[in-house]
Amino acid sequence: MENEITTPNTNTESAPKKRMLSGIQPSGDLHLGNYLGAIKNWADRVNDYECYYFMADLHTITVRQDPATLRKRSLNQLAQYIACGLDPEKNVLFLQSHVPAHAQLAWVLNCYTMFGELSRMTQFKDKSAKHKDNINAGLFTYPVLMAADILLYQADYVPVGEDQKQHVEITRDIAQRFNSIYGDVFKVPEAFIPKAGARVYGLTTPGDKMSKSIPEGCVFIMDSPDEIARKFKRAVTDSDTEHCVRFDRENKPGVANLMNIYSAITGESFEEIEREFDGMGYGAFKPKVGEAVIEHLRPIREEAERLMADKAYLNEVYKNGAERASYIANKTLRKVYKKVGFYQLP
Ligand code: ATP
Ligand code: LTN
Repeated sequence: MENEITTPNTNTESAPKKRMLSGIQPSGDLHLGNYLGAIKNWADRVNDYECYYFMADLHTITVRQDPATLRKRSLNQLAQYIACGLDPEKNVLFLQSHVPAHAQLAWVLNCYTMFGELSRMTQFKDKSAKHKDNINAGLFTYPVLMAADILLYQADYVPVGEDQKQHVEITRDIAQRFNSIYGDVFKVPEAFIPKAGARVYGLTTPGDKMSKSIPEGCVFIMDSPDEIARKFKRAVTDSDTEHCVRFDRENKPGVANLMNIYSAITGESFEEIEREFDGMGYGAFKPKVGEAVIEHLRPIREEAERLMADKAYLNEVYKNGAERASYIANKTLRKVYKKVGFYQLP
């Protein structure tokens, strides 16, 4: 499929840089799935792209949030983004609610999105099953706001984990529909899914993606080394008799998940990992993966802690980010308003 790419074309020196954009909801602490599936992948590409990354706070209220916690997380997540390698000098980092154009464009796009296509979104089906007492309209139109996030910036690539691919596809459909009526208003974006780390599974539930809703099997970026070691020690491995470290997603999902994590962290291929751990059982492999994760996350956690204490700096980053993001976003919004026929003052 056209948008199912793993390696976007790198820019030639003379061509203008292509644009990348992505966001994560500040609805929980960042975990290894967020990091390997999304953020690490963003930080690795900063020199080749013009990058926009934001905290999707508007999206979080589709599920009830405690206001004080949301406020705190919105700031802490920025500190964690930076600590994970997103340099605010090289990336535009901002909070979604600081750029009103997101909500403004979302309304317009709501009128170009069909009820039927929103009904097919798996995230809506999952989340409405989980929050039966609060199946609000925002949860249903969530993908439209996400389309607005992306299309406002004329993004070429949207680096996300595999679970978000369907949302990027609907964004393409909305953009193409709008463009077919009004001409080339929006760039049609492509999802950019990493090869390793695209789907990190829970350590205790290797059949389900790692998620903050199952904290025992979820390694948080801010977890202490002891906690991480404990979680890896308790990782579920497989009940096969072979007991050797071999990549077999179907029959050995627990080991495959650990290998995937190890590969994403060390850059080693599955064959190299198999060779490295040849003759070792699961018992020896689990703590090794844990150690690699601990050492990789240690400087990130320490830097995040330092930044979280520097509120003035974080505020400044947010202020600057909102200004730079608004400049691009408002340009697109003005064009859309004009195209659909909203009267503009001279
Ligand atoms: P939840 O716990 O509610 O399912 P989440 O922790 O998955 O949420 P999101 O805000 O949905 O967090 O995801 C943020 C980004 O991280 C997205 O790009 C998503 O694809 C990626 N991501 C999240 N979990 C994983 C995972 N287990 N493996 C790979 N990527 C992931
Ligand atoms: N839906 C995404 C978060 C998100 C996003 C975006 C990602 C909101 N807007 C725009 C990429 C581009 C999620 O839940 N992970």
